[in-house]
Amino acid sequence: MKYSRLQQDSAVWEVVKKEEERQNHELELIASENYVSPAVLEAMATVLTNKYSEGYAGKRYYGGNAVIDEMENLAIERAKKLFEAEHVNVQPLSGSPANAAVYMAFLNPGDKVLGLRLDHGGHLSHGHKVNFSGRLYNFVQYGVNPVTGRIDMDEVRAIALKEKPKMIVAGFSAYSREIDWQKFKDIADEIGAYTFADIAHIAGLIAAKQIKNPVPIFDVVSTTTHKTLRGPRGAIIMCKEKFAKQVDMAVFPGMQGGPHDHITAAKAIAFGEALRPEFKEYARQIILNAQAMAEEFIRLGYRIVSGGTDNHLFILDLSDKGLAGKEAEQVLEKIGLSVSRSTIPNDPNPPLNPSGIRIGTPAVTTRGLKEKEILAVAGYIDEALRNKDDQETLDVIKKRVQDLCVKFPIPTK
Ligand code: DSN
Repeated sequence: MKYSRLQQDSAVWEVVKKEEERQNHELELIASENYVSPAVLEAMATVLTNKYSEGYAGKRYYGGNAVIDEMENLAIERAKKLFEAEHVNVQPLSGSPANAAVYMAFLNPGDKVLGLRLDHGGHLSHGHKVNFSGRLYNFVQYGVNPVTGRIDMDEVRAIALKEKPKMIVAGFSAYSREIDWQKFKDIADEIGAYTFADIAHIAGLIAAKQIKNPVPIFDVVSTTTHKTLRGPRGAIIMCKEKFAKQVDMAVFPGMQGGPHDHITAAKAIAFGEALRPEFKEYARQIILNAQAMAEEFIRLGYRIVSGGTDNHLFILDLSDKGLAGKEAEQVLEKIGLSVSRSTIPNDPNPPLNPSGIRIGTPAVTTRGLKEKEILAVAGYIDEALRNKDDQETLDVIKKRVQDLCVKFPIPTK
């Protein structure tokens, strides 16, 4: 009787069903997406959604919150354990609001901040001029080295010493290499700046101890919960105990009203899942899959920004392939593969049609694909891009993708 009540509203149900079928029969290669477990999905449909609970455990602005306090504390304790955090706020509604709360907790409007450029792999909320971050704060930006495609820590240090920002932001949405957290901290210490890591993309890999954890090193760390961490849409902020009060005040009453308590329950479930040994295996396989696919693309004659990957994603540079990112995204959609267009560093093309695509392996790894199938998928992508105007070939590849989806269904247990 799955969704039996929802099905009674046929207009809504038809659309939900279509999306469920799309997800079942297509492969998800968008680096920031994943398939949550049935337990996470069920938590989001609980009666906890009915409650208002502004404030924090023991200090709420509405009655009847003793049970919600228990749930929030459970989520906090699990997150603390997972990330070795001194203090965790589990209320942020999503990544950008979490980052807004971090800035509000540590900065005044107009303060100088140093962050990674969006077109070099950063995030809108790391100081882009069209975003609140770039409008409210005085961002200066670092980029990646044009030859290596990697963050150049000497350049970061030089800019930091010259500009003396109050905060340094490390983190990204399209960067495939490990970050030297300690080096960022050392540079920040030289100028007395706060350190802020946005680990939204790599939180699951960090939780599974597959890549280094900035939480014990940095002053404050934010992450969404729905990417490699495989939880519900939402975010958390972690910080040193000495910043706990200002971070909590910035989330509520600074940024938000009532937390979404059903989502807090789903976060607790996801943290519990990530604490299990099998999550380590999952995260390890995400990286193995991404590395295998990147190597295969190099073998097939493609350029990967920075030449490979240490995490769950990589950027495929299409500038010499006769099509740009938007068209590539559309061609791949025709064969049942979702990817996202992406800028390459110093992209000559505009953000709506940049020169690359970003490919990530968290979702396909949840389906159980390993290196063998991943290499086949890389082949499908290459074949589709080379035959972008040949509908017959695209149809043949689409059938192969669908067969793979049948063989590797989205887990329902
Ligand atoms: N939209 C997310 C991503 O795709 O990376 C970041 O917010």
